[in-house]
Amino acid sequence: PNTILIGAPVDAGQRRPGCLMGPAAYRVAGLAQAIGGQGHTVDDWGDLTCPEVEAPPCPNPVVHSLAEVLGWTQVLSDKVDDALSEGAMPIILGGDHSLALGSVAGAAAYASRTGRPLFLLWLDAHSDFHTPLSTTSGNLHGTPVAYIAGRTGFEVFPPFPAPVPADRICLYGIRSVDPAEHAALLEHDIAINDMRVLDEHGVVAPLRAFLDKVRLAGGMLHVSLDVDFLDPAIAPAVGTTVPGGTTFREAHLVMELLHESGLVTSLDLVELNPFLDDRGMTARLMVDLVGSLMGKKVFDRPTRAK
Ligand code: DIR
Ligand code: MN
Ligand code: MN
Ligand code: MN
Repeated sequence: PNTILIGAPVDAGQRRPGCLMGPAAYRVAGLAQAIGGQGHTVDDWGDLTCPEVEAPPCPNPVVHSLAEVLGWTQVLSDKVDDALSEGAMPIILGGDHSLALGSVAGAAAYASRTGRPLFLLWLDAHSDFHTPLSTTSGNLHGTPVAYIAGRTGFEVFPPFPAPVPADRICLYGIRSVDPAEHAALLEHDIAINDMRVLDEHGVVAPLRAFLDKVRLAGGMLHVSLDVDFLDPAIAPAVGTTVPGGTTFREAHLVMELLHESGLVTSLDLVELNPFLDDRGMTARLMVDLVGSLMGKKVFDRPTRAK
């Protein structure tokens, strides 16, 4: 597909500075070349800036940077919708994961106008299922899945356009879930592919099961890739490393399966903190993974019957 790169130097969704250098690091690591090398066109819209918005008072005093997160949510929702409306695949270069409050809102607005169901694949160590009321860290990067699923507690945000039903959401790779998130997840029919599931069944079967659902429904698929989905040994450049992440080979396999599915319509690359990187290894790995997602493989094989 035609791809559009959207830089989102967001770091208001957590407390460790550095994520705002993410878009620059992806460009230096050759993201456009990796995508172009697979025969896709690449249009780089540059970095967005955060509009000044007024934030209502938040009932949970621990929440910080609400106005900034609201500003990013607004502009990202608008730009992702615009990119999809041009028939392109938007790739959002983060920036912390709070940017998904906006990117997925834009995808959902577009999907609901066109009448196609939107599905969400969340590749992350974390479930990001807090609300602004339940978060104990106050970091809004821990809330997008709950917003997208239409949970209550987001009264300080604009209403999510066309919430994604729980059975169209797949959490994949998770291994760090806070108690309030855990309790809420039990109340929702979200596919929870935590590390126990991936260890027992491998990475392929659970992903194929979800992709089959998307295909059968004729759906759009937004993929949100958090750097901490990967094992810290291969991806150190993230503020919230969690041991036991996906390996190099598992991650590339996931990306190749996503490519073969032909279903991915938008993509977030989030939580890269280049200040924490080791000679660019994490930025380069993320770029290589996008290469696989866009079609790079060592040998072309006949694709498995769909
Ligand atoms: C944690 C961290 N659950 C929080 N979330 C992260 O602050 O609410 N998500 N790091 O990717
Ligand atoms: Mn617009
Ligand atoms: Mn996350
Ligand atoms: Mn995470």
